[in-house]
Parts: sequence; C-alpha cells; structure tokens
Amino acid sequence: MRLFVAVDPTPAAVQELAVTAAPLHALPGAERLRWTEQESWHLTLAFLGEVPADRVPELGAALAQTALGYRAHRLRLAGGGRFGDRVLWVGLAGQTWALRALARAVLQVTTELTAELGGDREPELEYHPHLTLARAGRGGHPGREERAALRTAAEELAEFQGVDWPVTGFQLMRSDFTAGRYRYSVVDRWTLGAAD
Ligand code: 2AM
Repeated sequence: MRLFVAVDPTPAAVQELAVTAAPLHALPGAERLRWTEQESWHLTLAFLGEVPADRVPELGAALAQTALGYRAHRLRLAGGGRFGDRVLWVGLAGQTWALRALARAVLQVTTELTAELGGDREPELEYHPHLTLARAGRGGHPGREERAALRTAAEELAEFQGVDWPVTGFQLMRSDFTAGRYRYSVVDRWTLGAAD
C-alpha cells in the first residue's frame, strides 16, 4: 500500500484556511488547477511510497517509538508560495524547528524501511514544511493560464497569518487511487509523548 506520515491541522486552522483560500478559486485560470480538498489537508512529514502490508506492524512500532521522543508544539499556517509551476502551498510558522526535528526522525525511521524495499520515493531534498493547496498540470506541462493563477494565488497568500494550533501527534496515512483521484485514510496515529 502507498503510505505517508502526516500531521493534520486542527479543524479551526483548516476552517480559517478554507475561508482564506475560497477567493483564490475565483482567480482567472484557477478552475484549471486541481485544488486539494479541505477534508484531506495535511502536512506531510515523510512519503514512503509502496510498502507491503506485512511490513506495516514493524513500521508502526518504530513510529510509536519515535513519537515518544518528541514534544507537542505549536504551529500556525502562514504565508504561501509555489514549487515551480506545479504546486501552490501554504507555509508554516511558530515552533517549526520542533516539526523539522520530528520530520527528520520520522524520515530516518521510514528511510530504513523504504531503502530496503526500493520503490518510488523521490530522493529527499531539503524538508520544506507545507500544506499543498493546489496542483497544476494534468500529466503534461501547465498552461499559461494555470501558471498565472498559481503565481497570483501564491502572491495573495504571502501575507496570510493563521491561528496558532497544537501539534499533539502524527499519523500513518494510506493513499488509494480510486475513481480518478487519491483518497487518504488513517492507518494508525500516535501522540507525541515527551514530557515538558
Ligand atoms: P504534499 O502534498 O504535502 O507535497 C500523499 O500522497 C502525500 O505525499 C502528498 O500529498 C505529497 O505531499 C506526498 N507525496 C506524494 N508523492 C510523493 C513523492 N513521489 N515523493 C515525495 N512526496 C510525495
């Protein structure tokens, strides 16, 4: 199964972002972008790709151990930008160092497994915490209108400062491609356990 590890913003943070992002859908060309659904908004800590079901228990045990070593922290959704002409994202502010440390630890644990499995994971570039709002280009290169919509939306998001919310845990997510799109479901969830 196709797996990734993610943190979910709280419903209040999601709601606030939904209100902020709504006008962006009306930008010229925005209808050509593939907007992510509010119900699936997440911050990816690590992407694993295909993992056989029989390896999930050992992965879960390693992630449970990781969770014990890290503290709850507070983040805000803030700012925005784009990855090239492909992805519109919202950024993070607050105790991002804590999220980065957690992502590093999760990546280390998951890399041990995925390196052994091979698979379609992309080489790890610098970790850039973000929430993906929209994607451009269906298979091919994004057209001029899509690129313009992505650029304008990124500019509009630059000043966004969301409410403060707690990161209390993370989850192992499963991604299934059905009826023409990816659907996410929670495989397991762990609470951050280090004492203050
Ligand atoms: P992103 O949207 O936060 O960038 C589930 O598929 C999530 O895993 C996606 O939302 C994406 O995170 C990330 N992801 C998907 N395919 C990936 C890949 N090949 N390499 C790295 N991350 C990937």
